[in-house]
Amino acid sequence: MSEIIFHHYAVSPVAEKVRAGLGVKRLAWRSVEHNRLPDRPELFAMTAGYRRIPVMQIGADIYCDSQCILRELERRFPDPTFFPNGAPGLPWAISRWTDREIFELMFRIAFAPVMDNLPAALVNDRARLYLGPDADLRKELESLPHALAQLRGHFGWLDANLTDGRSYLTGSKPGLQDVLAHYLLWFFTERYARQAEFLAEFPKLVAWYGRMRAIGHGTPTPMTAAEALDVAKSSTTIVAPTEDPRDPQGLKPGMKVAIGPLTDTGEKLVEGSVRAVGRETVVIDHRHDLCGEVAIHFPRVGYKVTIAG
Ligand SMILES: N[C@@H](CCC(=O)N[C@@H](CS)C(=O)NCC(=O)O)C(=O)O
Repeated sequence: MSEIIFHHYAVSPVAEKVRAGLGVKRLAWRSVEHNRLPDRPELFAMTAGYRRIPVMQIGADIYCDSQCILRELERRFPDPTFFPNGAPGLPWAISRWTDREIFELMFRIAFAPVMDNLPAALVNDRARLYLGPDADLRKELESLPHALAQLRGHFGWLDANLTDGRSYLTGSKPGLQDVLAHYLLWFFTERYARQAEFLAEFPKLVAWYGRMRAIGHGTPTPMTAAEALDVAKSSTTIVAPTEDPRDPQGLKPGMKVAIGPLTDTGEKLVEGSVRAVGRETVVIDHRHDLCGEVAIHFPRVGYKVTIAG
């Protein structure tokens, strides 16, 4: 099987979620580091312009969004599983809480206090992306105590899940829930100056976070973006054209579509023709001189697929 190629940058919290997932599965992977601002021509060639980080590439298959990436990791590398207690549905539902409600709070808490120390281009870009066109980080700064009060409640729920002495949120082994909570603790402890004081009332959560950090990231070795393009060029997708007669939108292989986040974030839509349709993913065909033919995978939940024309 081709290697796992992970496109990311070090300070990306969502990339940290996947790095922790690679650690739980003890995987070897190739690490391609990109810019923090969206100046990533090699990656955009492969993703048809999908602007977010992280992206996973295996051969000519390109997986956009951490949801899609973690699902594919579980499919290809089921042992050790992300679902040590079975029941592989609820953790995905939990991701809608962690990735939306808590992540949005975290963004405010991480960015508002330091906005004057960061490049204006970065602050404006991210504020538009996460808080919409009317974003005002000065107002967010005034509301910081409110955001912290919210976060305290959410962290309290995570902490409460550990009160029976279990090592991980899932039980004795780490699972998807742990990975989903880990990156938020990582974001918070890396970025919020008074994090230790805030977390002092959650000793179990702090100890759990120590165990998650000790798991590490698996075994990364660096790769250049040019090498990653060559891998795509010399590979073929593993996905056969697939229909889904139950698809509510009637998507079919060959249809031209545009894909973007469910809520308008100002991001460019990704265009391509459908290759495979399913309840959890949609795969589109894309071609670019730099990478040849690739198949780009998107989650269905959280994304809007619009039939072009
Ligand atoms: N739903 C996406 C969210 C990814 C996301 O927002 N990533 C951030 C970095 S942590 C990003 O791409 N920010 C804009 C950028 O880096 O250009 C996922 O789960 O992968």
